[in-house]
Amino acid sequence: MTTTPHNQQLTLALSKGRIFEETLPLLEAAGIRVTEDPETSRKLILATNDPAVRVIIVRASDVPTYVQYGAADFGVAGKDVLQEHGGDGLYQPIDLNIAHCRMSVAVSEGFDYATAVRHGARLRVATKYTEIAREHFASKGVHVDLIKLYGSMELAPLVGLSDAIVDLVSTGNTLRANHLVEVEHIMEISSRLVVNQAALKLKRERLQPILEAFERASQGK
Ligand code: PRT
Ligand code: MG
Repeated sequence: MTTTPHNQQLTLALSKGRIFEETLPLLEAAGIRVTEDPETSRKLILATNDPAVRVIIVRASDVPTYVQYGAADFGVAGKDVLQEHGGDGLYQPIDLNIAHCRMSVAVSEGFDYATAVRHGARLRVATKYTEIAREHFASKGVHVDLIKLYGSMELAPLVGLSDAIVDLVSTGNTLRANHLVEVEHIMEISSRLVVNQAALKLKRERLQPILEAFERASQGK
């Protein structure tokens, strides 16, 4: 009987939803099929057709933490999440070219953002992305009070919590539905592969072919 030595077992951290869905074809390109569906199973550890590879399901913003501490050898996370988390202990070899969106500043339709900025007004900005927002407004010399939220940022300007929000925009439908408009584009976002630095050295033999397959599959997109 052949068994995989524990030190060559690979754990991949993914979040449910768009990242899971869009990573499946990349895994497929590496010959890996996840044999359980996280949307219907309540399991947090999912098996694959390869006994040496398992997938763990974590919150999107927790992916870098699992990988940094080596609880996962590698993972997939948005650039938004990685910028907020910082890169400690993480190697980011590949832009997977999936889960595209943009980070933007948005305000209520009636709010004259350009004039407020020109007059040096102090703006209240609600966001989940306080690091990205802090850096963006500092680089423009705009004074802001940041209000940390964990979701539904689009609500904040509608009920007077803030003048502006910093949030992800994909189709723009959520902004339109809430009578908000984009006034600044901060950065383009896609998801990256992140690898634990120790795993990259100790498990290179197992990881390398998967990284190469991911790279080829994501370039073809
Ligand atoms: O949902 P949860 O709080 O657990 O975490 P999360 O929202 O961070 O996770 P998830 O799975 O929703 O998103 C994972 C990653 O997908 C993010 O980190 C981004 O890198 C990427 N991504 C791509 C997006 C979007 N597109 C996106 N449109 N993440 C979120 N959105 C949200 C956005 O915040 C806004 O509320 O969708 C809404 C806008 O969409 P449109 O199409 O109406 O413009
Ligand atoms: Mg979400």
